[in-house]
Formats: sequence, C-alpha cells, structure tokens
Amino acid sequence: MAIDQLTVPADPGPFCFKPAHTALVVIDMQRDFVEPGGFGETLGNDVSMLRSVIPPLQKVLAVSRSAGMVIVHTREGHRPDLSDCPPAKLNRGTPTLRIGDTGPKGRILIRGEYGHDIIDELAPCPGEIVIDKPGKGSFYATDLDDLLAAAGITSLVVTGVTTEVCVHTTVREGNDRGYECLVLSDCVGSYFPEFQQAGLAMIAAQGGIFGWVAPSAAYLDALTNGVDQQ
Ligand code: TIU
Repeated sequence: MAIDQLTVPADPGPFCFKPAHTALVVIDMQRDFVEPGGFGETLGNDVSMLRSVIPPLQKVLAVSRSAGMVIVHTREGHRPDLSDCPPAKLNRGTPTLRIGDTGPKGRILIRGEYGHDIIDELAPCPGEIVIDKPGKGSFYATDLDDLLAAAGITSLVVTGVTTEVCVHTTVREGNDRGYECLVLSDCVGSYFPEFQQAGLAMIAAQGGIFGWVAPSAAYLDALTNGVDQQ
C-alpha cells in the first residue's frame, strides 16, 4: 500500500506531506559553488563552508529515491554567449573572475562547463529532473512549475545552497505559487553563519510565512518509520 500522508515535526509546527505529491529539490550543488576555483570563490567566499551539507544530503537523496519521490536538481548558469545574463548580474561587484571568464574549472557559471555541473557526490540519477536556471530562483525563466504540475506535486522538500540566496528565492517563489515548502536545516548551507541562522528563522517566523524548517533526521524518520495517516 502506498504511503498516503506523513508528518514531520518542524518549526513552526507539524509539516504534513504525501510523498507521492512531494518533490525533493536540490538547489545548485554545483562545483561552481562548493569547490575552489568556481563562482563562489571568485566572489570572495570560503567555499569549504558549504561542504557540511553534502553527507546529510546524500542520505536524504538516497531515502527519497527509495521512497519513489520526484527528485529535482537545479543548476544556476548561463548560455555560452551570455545572452541570458543581464548586465546588472554580469557587472555586479568586484569578483576576481566574472561570469563567462575562464577559471580552473572552465568558464565561470556557464552551462556545459565542468565547474557548472553538479558535484559527483550528489550526481543526478537517470530520469531525475535537472533545471537550468539563469537566476537565483528555480521558477524564474524555467519550466519547473509546469513539470511539477504535470507530476501532481504540491509540496517541496528544499535543500542545497545558498540558504539566503537561491534557497530563499526558490522557497519564496514556490510559496507564492502555492507549494508547501519544508527546508531541511542541515541540508542547506551559507557562506555566512549569521545568514544561515537568520535565513532559516525568516522562513518559519510569523507562523511559517514562507514555509517550515526541520532537521533532515526528522524528515528521514518520517519517511522510514512514519505512520501512514491516510
Ligand atoms: N552567492 C551566493 O551566495 N549564491 C549564489 O550566487 N547562488 C546560489 O545561491 N545558488
């Protein structure tokens, strides 16, 4: 019998979800953000800050796959001719290398380059959805909403990097589109510890203004031991 509804103890209250109608979303776990020589490092960040999410995320991916859930991976990046990169993004800040420049892992944040792809530890399996997005949010200028609707998805379990940038933007976009979003606190990472803390607090504040927050252990416990509540 298929599991109907499960409950995860979460902040600000229980998160109820049906695995058959829930997608695990893994945001931008690309070499460009979590390995040296990529976009994240060119912005002046210590990319080792993000690596703690990899082991718990591997476990979450494995158990979610076993449960037969829809899996979505996203990648932030641009066409080789930069036609989808607005000047406002291209010229922002004072990075050591700009988007499109050649770094040790290929052209920074460009589709098809080694640095743009997802890290080996979290590589997508055949049949999983991979969304290439030009912005911070996973819905802007992508067909994610259409794909989720076609799959009957109403809830999202959100993971990846970075908490206050692409994770937040995606959760806000998803929440506005009517998806119930659970963010797994140890499976999202920031280059800034204070933003990690504040970013998670902002999601669950005001009765869950954008969604719910829980550690991955609570989600995994529900998926593996959860009582079917029909
Ligand atoms: N710089 C930063 O924190 N994040 C991004 O630019 N993109 C994502 O969050 N993926």
